Amino acid sequence: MTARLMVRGFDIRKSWLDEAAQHDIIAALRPVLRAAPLMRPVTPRGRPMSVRMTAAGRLGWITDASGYRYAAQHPQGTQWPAIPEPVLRIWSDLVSPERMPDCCLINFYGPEARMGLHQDKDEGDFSWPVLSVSLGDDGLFRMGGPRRGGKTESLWLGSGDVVVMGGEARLAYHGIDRIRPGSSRLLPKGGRLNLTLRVVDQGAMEQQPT
Ligand code: MD3
Ligand code: FE
Repeated sequence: MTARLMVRGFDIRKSWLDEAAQHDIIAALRPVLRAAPLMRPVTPRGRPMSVRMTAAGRLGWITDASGYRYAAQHPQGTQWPAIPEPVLRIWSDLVSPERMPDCCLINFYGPEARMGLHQDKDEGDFSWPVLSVSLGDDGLFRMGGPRRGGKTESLWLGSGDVVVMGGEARLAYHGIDRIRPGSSRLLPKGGRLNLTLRVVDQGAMEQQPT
């Protein structure tokens, strides 16, 4: 069964995906990760991030010396693979079947990885929520408000949990303080995968199917 929690506009669905659905998604991600290998992004200030990333969909989020941006190609020069069907289904069920996301950002956390508090504001359209899917090891998710330095609340996200960030939460500060290595057996080599589905471009009429 799945429990629903609302924290500061973060709509949290504990265990939205059962084990079979999680395995389905992992299987569907295997060819995606083969076509678009995980990379370690380097921030514009030259610091390598501890999280490894890649993407699926029309656009992927990349970062390098010239800054953060959405791009139509993996830095290796290839188109991003399509967003797997079982991942899109979560979006249609929880957000809308009318507009599909442009980007599925794929974050991989090894035992030491973390993601500092930040806002997601490189998208051209904040009217759509961002949807996050957690797979593998537990991650300690920190949720704040629209200003840096405001109060935060933390919550462990487990494998199969889905979070929808819309409305007031869309521009909230958030991050992952740490993972709990070895807490899940979903990924044979351990670690945590997080998928975030995002609408990047404004204007629903000009969208290509992904
Ligand atoms: C709140 N990822 O990729 S997912 C990110 O678990 C990111 O990998 C974290 O923050 C992770 O940008 C947290 C939850 C999340 C994702 C996007 C958001 C929360 C968000 C966008 C707006 C507000
Ligand atoms: Fe984020």
